[in-house]
Amino acid sequence: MIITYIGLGSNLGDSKEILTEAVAKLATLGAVKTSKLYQSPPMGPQDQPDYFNAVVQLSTDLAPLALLDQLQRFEQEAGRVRLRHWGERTLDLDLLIYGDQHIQNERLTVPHVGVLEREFVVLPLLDLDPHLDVKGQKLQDLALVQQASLAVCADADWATL
Ligand code: ROI
Repeated sequence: MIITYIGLGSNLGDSKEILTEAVAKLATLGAVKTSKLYQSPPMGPQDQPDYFNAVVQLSTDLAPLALLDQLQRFEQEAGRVRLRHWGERTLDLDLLIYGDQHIQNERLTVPHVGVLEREFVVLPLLDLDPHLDVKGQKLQDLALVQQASLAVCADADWATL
């Protein structure tokens, strides 16, 4: 069993509903734990709605590319729309961390580039594991943790309907 972390984001449609549905689908792949639910200002073009973001810890037996296939299937099933580069989207599911593996191929970079840079990824990861270490860096020591501008919009039980 591998402990993986999946980033969830949405800023089109009924985002909270879409993310709740996504957590239910992730739960078909293994045991899940959810972070708090956050609202965050867009990274990228500013003339788009705020995002809802969360991270799910998923314990699974799926190999990395098999897991990626499932994530992409769930995105499609959510009616994923992506209007422009770095623009608004219905559902984004990013494979952030896969055990302690480093993976680099044409489909996948793990750990995900955003893991040490994006507050809407780092804060929810810390909800799930306050001691998490990525590429030799303790997440809780990152400067962005002190300066974060995220709003918590629901506790960790938000996805249980
Ligand atoms: N910005 C925020 N706040 N949250 C996201 O999930 C998100 N996802 C993206 C881009 C367009 C980079 N901006 C984002 O893919």
